[in-house]
Amino acid sequence: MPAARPRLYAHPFSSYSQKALIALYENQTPFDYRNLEDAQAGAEFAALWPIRRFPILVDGDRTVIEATCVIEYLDLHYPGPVKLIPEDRDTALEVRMLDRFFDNYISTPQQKVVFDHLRPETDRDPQGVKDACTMLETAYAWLDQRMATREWAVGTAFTLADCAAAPFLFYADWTHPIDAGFAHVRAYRERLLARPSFKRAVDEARPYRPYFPLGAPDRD
Ligand SMILES: N[C@@H](CCC(=O)N[C@@H](CS)C(=O)NCC(=O)O)C(=O)O
Repeated sequence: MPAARPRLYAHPFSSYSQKALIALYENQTPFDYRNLEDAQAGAEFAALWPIRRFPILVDGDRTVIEATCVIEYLDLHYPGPVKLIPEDRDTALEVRMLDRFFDNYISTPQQKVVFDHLRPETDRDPQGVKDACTMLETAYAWLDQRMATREWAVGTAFTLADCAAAPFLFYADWTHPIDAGFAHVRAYRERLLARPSFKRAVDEARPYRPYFPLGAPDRD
């Protein structure tokens, strides 16, 4: 009997799904891709997780929610050559801190702008969108200073924090463009796009670009 493999319920165009996929691709971890484009996978997913935010990972009788926790789980149970959570606890703390930064201050405001656009015009929240764009500008400025002297988000190696940064900066730039003045953030985004694990995720998502509610730009 073949060894059981973890199952990832995810969609190729989803930023949080890409975050988990990068981790799987970095270490070439075998897994079953339950693509939520498929109705059967969607039904399984709905039965597993009523909150219905993806990705989730199912491994035996364990269901892991939240992209960050999926990556932590893979690091613990399916370790590979690329250590996405550093052994050193203090460095690991910084990695988790930057993961929170990308999630809370890049992805959350980016999603706010996109979700607002999906609402009927009468239900839109212009002040909320303005605040989200201000948050993105502030986050870009902070990150630009940080990335002036770095290749990756923390230390010298590619980590969980970069798994988060890659899709979140990708879509943030589509949503609220990163100004040319933030040259270090733009260069970091390009480095992430050249990373084979993320490049693969971006390529797999190409057919779904028409799904982007604001209209996908003709680049990347
Ligand atoms: N906190 C979750 C967020 C996941 C999330 O927002 N996923 C989006 C796709 S990128 C989603 O499930 N969207 C479906 C919806 O909002 O109903 C995580 O870190 O995994």
